[in-house]
Amino acid sequence: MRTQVGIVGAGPAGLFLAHLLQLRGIESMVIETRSREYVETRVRAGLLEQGTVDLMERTGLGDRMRREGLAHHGIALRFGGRSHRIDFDALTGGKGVTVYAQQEVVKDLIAARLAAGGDIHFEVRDVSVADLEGPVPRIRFTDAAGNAREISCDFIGGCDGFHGICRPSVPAGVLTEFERVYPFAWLGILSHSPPPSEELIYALHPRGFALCSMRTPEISRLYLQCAPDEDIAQWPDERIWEELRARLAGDDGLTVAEGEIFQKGVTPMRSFVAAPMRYGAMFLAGDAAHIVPPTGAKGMNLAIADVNVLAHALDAFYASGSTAGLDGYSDTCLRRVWKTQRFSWWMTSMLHRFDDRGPFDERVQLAELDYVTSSRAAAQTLAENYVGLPFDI
Ligand code: RFL
Ligand code: PHB
Repeated sequence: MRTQVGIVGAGPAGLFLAHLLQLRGIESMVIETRSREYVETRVRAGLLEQGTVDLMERTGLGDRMRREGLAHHGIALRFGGRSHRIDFDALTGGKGVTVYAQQEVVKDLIAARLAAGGDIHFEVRDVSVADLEGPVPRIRFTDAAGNAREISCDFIGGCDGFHGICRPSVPAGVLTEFERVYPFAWLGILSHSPPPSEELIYALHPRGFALCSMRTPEISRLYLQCAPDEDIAQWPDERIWEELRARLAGDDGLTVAEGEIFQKGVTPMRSFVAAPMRYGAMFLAGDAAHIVPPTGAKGMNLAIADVNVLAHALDAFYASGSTAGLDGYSDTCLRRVWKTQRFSWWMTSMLHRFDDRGPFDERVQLAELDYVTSSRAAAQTLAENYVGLPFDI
């Protein structure tokens, strides 16, 4: 098989790349180890930055998001038993975020791709990439029917996530990896219950962090800071509700409505960057190149920002032969990646309980929350980053 751009991974990065290329008349093929059903139901991110929303609108993916997504104009930071609102409208000149689950973005992208006659091979195995420096790089795999297949292409999009094969296929010594692993994880649930508030609440309590998000006005997405190796079996529903009530307690009457919990999972927290995001004809994008802790709600947005840069660079190459965009891809992406790493690390540090912090550090942490919620300049810094820095292109 032959195509212009071979794409490994049908997550937000790979599917969005295929979509953006198709709009520019560039052919691609996507391969994915999981089934279509699996990727369309995988519970992950929930929040779209303004730039992601605008890109979805501009590229014909806005219909369902406009109908079903929830536009948010602020968040609350909660500490000392009180919520403090960060007003995005006032602080960013009318920008905001949209609650629209990652698997819905993935469904919309797959539907758009198939409607345009695009190729996605699900349930493949034995994936490898070869000849990354040669003129014709290749992707080899076994397809769902058990046949050995090979895609020859001009470029490869390495969009196969943190545990994929693309990054490890780069020869040793080429990439520099930067990593921070946090001494905690998030226990996340979905429940049939209205969220405690119409907007997200990020709460710091002496018992640890809690986050109240949602999927719809009737479905809550709730998270609790827990141990990195937490055993989910130790968290029967009643313990989860008790802990949420304790961490969200206050004197302002905030209540946590209980409901049937229909999904539970533990997410480890890490910050990770591999640089450069290119080796020969292979371009790494999204979680394949970097991971942020979820406190800033940035992972999916960053993946989409990467492939937006890559699609422009490939477009310029096929239109005029210019390699300037491709040569600048890694540097352009990494500027945004590092600023987003900084923000995600900062939100994580400000909002979690660190067992090795003493009373001095705890007071400084509370002073930071007090400052961010009482100084317009500080609140504006949070708001500007949370709604998302402008897309570079
Ligand atoms: P993905 O989504 O992991 O997709 C990679 C795809 O590649 C497939 N794959 C392979 N395919 C072919 N061959 C191979 N050898 C392959 N190996 C793997 C995988 O099956 C998969 O389908 O990476 P991508 O596209 O870069 O997208 C990144 C996002 O998924 C991720 O950053 C976000 O989910 C992170 N994240 C959040 N991001 C946000 O923007 N906003 C949020 O609110 C937010 N909340 C979250 C999150 C992630 C979470 N978890 C579970 C990690 C909340 C949580 C709890
Ligand atoms: C989510 O709704 O899943 C979500 C929201 C905000 C975050 C992380 C996850 O910071």
